[in-house]
Amino acid sequence: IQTFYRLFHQCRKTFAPLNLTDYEAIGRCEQEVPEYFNFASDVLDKWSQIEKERKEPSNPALWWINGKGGERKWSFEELGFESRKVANVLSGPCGLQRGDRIIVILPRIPEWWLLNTACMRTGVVFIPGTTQLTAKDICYRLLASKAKCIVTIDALAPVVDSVASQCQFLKTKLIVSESRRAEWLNFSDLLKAAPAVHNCVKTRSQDPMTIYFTSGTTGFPKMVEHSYGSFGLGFFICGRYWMNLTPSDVVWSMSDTGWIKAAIGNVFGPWFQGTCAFVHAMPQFDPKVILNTLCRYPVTTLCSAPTVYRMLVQHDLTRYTFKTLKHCLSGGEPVNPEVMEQWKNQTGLNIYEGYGQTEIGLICGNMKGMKIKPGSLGKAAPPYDVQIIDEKGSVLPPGEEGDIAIKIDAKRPFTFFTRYVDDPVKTASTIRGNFYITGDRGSMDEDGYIWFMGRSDDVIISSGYRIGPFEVESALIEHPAVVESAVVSSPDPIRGEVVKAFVVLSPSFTTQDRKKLACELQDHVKKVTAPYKYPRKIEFVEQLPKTITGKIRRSELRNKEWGQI
Ligand code: BCO
Repeated sequence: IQTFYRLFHQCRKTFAPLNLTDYEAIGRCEQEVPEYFNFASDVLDKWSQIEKERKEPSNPALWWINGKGGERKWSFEELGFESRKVANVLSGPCGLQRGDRIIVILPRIPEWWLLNTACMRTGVVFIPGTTQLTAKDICYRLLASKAKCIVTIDALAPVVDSVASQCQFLKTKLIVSESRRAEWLNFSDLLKAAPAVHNCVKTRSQDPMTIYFTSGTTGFPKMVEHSYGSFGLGFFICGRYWMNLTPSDVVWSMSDTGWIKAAIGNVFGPWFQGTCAFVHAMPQFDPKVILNTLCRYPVTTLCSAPTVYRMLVQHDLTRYTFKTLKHCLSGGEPVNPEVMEQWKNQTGLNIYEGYGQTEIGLICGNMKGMKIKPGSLGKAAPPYDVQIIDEKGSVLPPGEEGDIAIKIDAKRPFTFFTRYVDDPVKTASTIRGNFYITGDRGSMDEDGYIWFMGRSDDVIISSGYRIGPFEVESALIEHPAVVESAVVSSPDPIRGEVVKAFVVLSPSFTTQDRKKLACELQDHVKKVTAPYKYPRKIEFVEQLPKTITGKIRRSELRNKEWGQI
């Protein structure tokens, strides 16, 4: 009898469309993480099944527009069909096997969603990158990740070609383009010819699924590795409680495809809940386009960086009638209470802030229905126990400033990143006693709300971007005018903070026009590294403050910028 029931429950689980209650319990760490999990077969294919069994029409899984009349809508079934073909492209002509790595640098085009899903189906490790990456950035990423394949568009193909000969691991280049390019496979040609049948690989929850490059204080960006469990399963709570999504919602998350926020807001958050992910290609950021889109399309949920809200409230929002917008989310940087108030006054809607990291996902949030305390990050998001601790790892009482940390006890929560690839020292450095250290400073009030104070290191958070000062300084030093520089954050009313460079000039440049030289240095940085990192402020100085051992004291410059001297 016991065997019968065991088999019966196994069958029920295998064939039941989707057991969201189980996923919720797993997300809260109240139930064991399954040994095997694959978001494509366990979630997307189940939604496809539910869709078929439903009598009434469903929202599409992906609704893409380009603002110029181009539109694509895919149901979960169509997404499954197309992504299986792409999976065959990856394992066939691209020659990729399970565990191989692929770098995907695409703007917001439907192919990005297909490749993302196809990687899950094949077990190929997906490494997204922003289209702002330069030749140097791409070369660094190809070498560090040992990626065997790169996918990009016409604009970036020559950039890849300029460094490809230095990247010995790169075997295949795949272009998403109307035209053919020598030495590149063409995505549409291969897709047309690819078979539609594909068996999704069976992946263990701990198997590597994706890698993100993130900036730190020192060195070039580190590789944050996530597994099928941490990435797929890990975003259930976020989609359900912070984003408050259901199958009848349409969520528009504006993040660039290169950031984890695109995965949270445009892939796992919505698709776990059977929600439509709405995408506007928007090659250039334009507040009016955003406002008009909200008036024309039935977007119920908007997820964006606070900088976007700051830019939107500069417009007279009362002139716009949003079609169905009911829930607004922000993340990536702190949102200021004034902007929340202006948004609320003009639209009648609150902004629900979420605080997270590429390594950990959502850490704190203002969940729907919770009292919002403007200026706070909200409360710890399940499954995390967030505390404020001192340098010895002791929990601080309410109101005291310290490091924002997550309790890990005996076992790391399954939602954590697996490691910084090839960097065990850096991975270990995130742990202090029984806590994971976020690198952010803050305090907790009596009600458990967390208040952000700033970074504990030199990382700059500008317009939602995480920018490492070392990367900007390295770009500046390549210019003949620069002897040395120090890069710190500086306050900015729209972008929260911006990159500011203090530059010591070479004697042969000291007589040059400073304004022109500043522009030249800005353009130079935009060419060497992704332009979003360029120093929006530059100050020329005679010398930089240093310690007795000659280390630049960025903190002194930063404090001066923020008026703490
Ligand atoms: O502002 P400028 O015009 O002076 O400079 C801009 C661009 O014009 C320029 N640029 C871009 N491509 C270029 C170029 N210059 C030369 N050559 C090129 N090829 O570079 C600057 C880029 O700055 P931007 O990206 O901030 O541009 P923009 O248009 O002002 O966009 C505003 C935002 C708000 C849309 C943008 O900053 C943004 O998307 N921010 C959000 C970032 C984000 O999603 N962060 C989340 C990360 S994930 C996370 O935090 C974990 C949470 C769990």
